[in-house]
Formats: sequence, C-alpha cells, structure tokens
Amino acid sequence: MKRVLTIQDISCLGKCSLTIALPVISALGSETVILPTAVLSTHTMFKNFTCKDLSDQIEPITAHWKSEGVKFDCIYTGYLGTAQQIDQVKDIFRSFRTEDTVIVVDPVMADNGRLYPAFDMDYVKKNAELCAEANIIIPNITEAAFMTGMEYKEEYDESYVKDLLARLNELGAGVSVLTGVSLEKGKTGVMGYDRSTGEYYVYQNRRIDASYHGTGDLFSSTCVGEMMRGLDWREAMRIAADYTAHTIEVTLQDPKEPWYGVNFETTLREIM
Ligand code: PXL
Repeated sequence: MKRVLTIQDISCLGKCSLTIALPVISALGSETVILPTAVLSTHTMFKNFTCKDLSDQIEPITAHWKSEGVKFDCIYTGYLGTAQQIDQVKDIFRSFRTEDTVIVVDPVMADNGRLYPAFDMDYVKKNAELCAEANIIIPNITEAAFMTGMEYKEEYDESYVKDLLARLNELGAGVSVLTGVSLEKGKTGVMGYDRSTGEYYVYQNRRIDASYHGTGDLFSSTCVGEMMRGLDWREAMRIAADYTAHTIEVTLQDPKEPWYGVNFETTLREIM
C-alpha cells in the first residue's frame, strides 16, 4: 500500500484541508499520515475563528517518525500557517524525500484575486520557494499570479495562461498545473505544463456557477489519491476535475447545503 504524508491545518468545522485530504486519500486506497500544522475552530472564511499554531510539534513528531524509519511515497502540502512553517516543511522534504517520493505542493493562500486573511507577500515568497522543491504544484490563477508577480486577470485567453505556466515553470517544479482555468464560455478546468517533455495539457469540463470553500482541497486530494493508484498526472487531473464538478452539482441539489463546504461525503463512494 502507498503511504502519503499530508501536511496542512485541521479546520474542525468547514470541510477543507485535512478533513478532506484524510477521507479522500484513504478512500482512494492509500495510507494517509497527517501532520496538522494548526487547529482552527473553522476555516478562515467564517467571521471569527480560533487558531492554535502547532509549529512546535512539527519537529518532535517528524523526529519520532524518522527514528521509526518511516518512509513516504508522496508528501502533499496544502494550507500552512506561517512563513516560518514553510521552512519547517522544506526541512521535512529534505529529510524524508527519496528518489521515488512524489512531492505535491498546493500553495493554498489566495483566491479570486485576493490573499486569504492570514497571509502577506512574505508568505507568498515562501510558498514560491516551496514550489521550487516540488514534483507537482497545483496553484489556482490567483496564487500563480501572486507567486510570479504577473497581473491577475478575470478575463484572459490561452496565451495569458501559457505565460503564467511559463513563469511558474521558472520557479522550478517538475509539473505545474493551474486550476480554475476557463478557456471557453461555460467551461472550466485545468492547464498543466510538464518541464521534462515541454508539453501542455488542457482539460476543460462544464463550469458550474457556484463557488464553495474546500473545492481546491478536494481537487488536489483526489489528484494525489489517483496518482498513488498509479495514474499519470494528466489522467489524475481529469478525474479530479470531473469529480469536483460533480460534487459541486450534487451539493447544489441539497436544499440544506452548507455554505462553507461541499458534500463530498455523498459522492466519495462513486470514485472509490
Ligand atoms: O480550503 C482552503 C483552506 C484551508 N484551510 C483554511 C482555510 C482555507 C480557505 O479559506 O481558511 C484554514
């Protein structure tokens, strides 16, 4: 069985980060080891939330794993707490990475042209450094614009997305995948660039006019789970895009849908 280490916060209520990564990657058949970076009462889109930083636990926990000889097939990072914590995560990469470890970085920090409340440009710079160490990075267009210094655009064409991918590629990751890319009216999806082959990959599916928190985490967690099942990154992205769109549609049909996340619990058995 593959073993995935995922490093992100626990938002106790809110359906994002670890409360998505753990069930989804486990359901797709990999052992999922978690390293919580902080415990929040809810995700940060709620008006108020509590947050306990767990930075001081990272070193003792990982030192214990090291002493047990634990190895990971994949290390997948999402929302992290502070710029300093990113340095700790880089140390984990260096300490646990082998030739076969797939490192996936989703530099969760922004959406719709704006940084999330807790973050600043120092955090953006650190995330760009973290991306340099990854095999695969999965930013959305906002995160990519912040990390590359390119202008964020709501209306764009394929050449803007290709420019963003070229600039992301300069950060140093093996594969750069941009999410939330709409190249045709009524469609949305992903566009990726593979440094080793110089090839682009585009996948577009229907665009659903709704936005929920945690859908980026659902997408990335599904990609990780599918890649650990042996699928190529392109195939994993396609399945994850379809699954995320389907889950949003199912959530919209629920008259009691929660505003703070998607009902992935309803759809999970379909991808298992
Ligand atoms: O889904 C991304 C995410 C993860 N963790 C926390 C968040 C968010 C998005 O707002 O606030 C704490």
